[in-house]
Amino acid sequence: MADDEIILSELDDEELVAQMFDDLYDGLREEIEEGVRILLDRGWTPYDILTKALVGGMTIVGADFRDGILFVPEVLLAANAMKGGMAILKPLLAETGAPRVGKMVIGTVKGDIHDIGKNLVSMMMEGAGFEVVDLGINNAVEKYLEALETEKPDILGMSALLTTTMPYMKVVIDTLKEKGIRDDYIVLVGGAPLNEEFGRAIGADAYCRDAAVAVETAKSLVGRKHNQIGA
Ligand code: B12
Repeated sequence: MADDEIILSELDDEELVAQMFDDLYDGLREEIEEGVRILLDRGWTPYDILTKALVGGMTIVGADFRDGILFVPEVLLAANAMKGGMAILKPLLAETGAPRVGKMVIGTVKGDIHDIGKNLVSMMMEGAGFEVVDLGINNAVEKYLEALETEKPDILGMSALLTTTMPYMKVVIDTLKEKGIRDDYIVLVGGAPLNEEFGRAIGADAYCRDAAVAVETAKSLVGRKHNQIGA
């Protein structure tokens, strides 16, 4: 491959990030991992690497997938490369030493196997001091219920990336209502096709556009919940 001559460590920051966009696009996991390590050595924060280099690159992949330039196998390779980079950053984001502020159970809904966004939210929440129980992908309502009962979290988080799977979030929330336990949890929902209006319509406490908003919203709602209990 022609890229073989490129020595990542010799690029300046801007060139390196541009190269990482290309490498993510090409699904080159080892190169992405190397790029992440170089940026860390140069004093970049894990959060900046995540948002500027990795999510930035994935945005380009997303646009070309939408436009029919990239197909599922290529996107899977890009996702795999992204996960390689995220695995390096995960312990660093979790290492902030923040006191435990709450607990979250999170999972992608039934019929949906997209997990990059969910994983990012998990990582950022852990970094902000939340304990996170990740149920993975393709979760039926029973899986959520079981986890809520055993884990007793403050927050239930659901992710959906498909217009065909996002209505399932309402199935879960309606089931919680039927069982009379809806108000025991803060329900946060997210995923590219959702919006605030949808979040409100299905009865979630909040829709969060990205992982940073998820952390802020979670902190503020958990704080409010604890104050109510204390009052
Ligand atoms: C990567 C990808 C895949 C990968 C997934 C790999 C993986 N391990 O996740 C693969 C190749 C497997 C895939 C498969 C499919 N995909 Co796809 N995929 C994508 C792509 C390109 C990127 C998604 C992504 O990871 N984004 C990056 C992350 C960081 O962003 P995010 O997920 O939005 O998450 C952020 C926020 O939304 C929020 N958030 C997310 N979840 C949550 C949860 C909570 C609780 C909170 C608070 C916040 C939150 O915070 C996150 C971080 O900031 C999108 C394009 C796009 N623009 O979204 C299409 C896309 C979602 N896929 C699409 C489609 C159609 C499919 C397939 C049906 C294709 C097919 N024909 O087989 C299958 C479906 C498989 C299934 N049953 O789920 C469509 C959906 C269209 C629609 N309207 O429904 C999209 C939009 C592409 C397109 N425009 O056509 N896909």
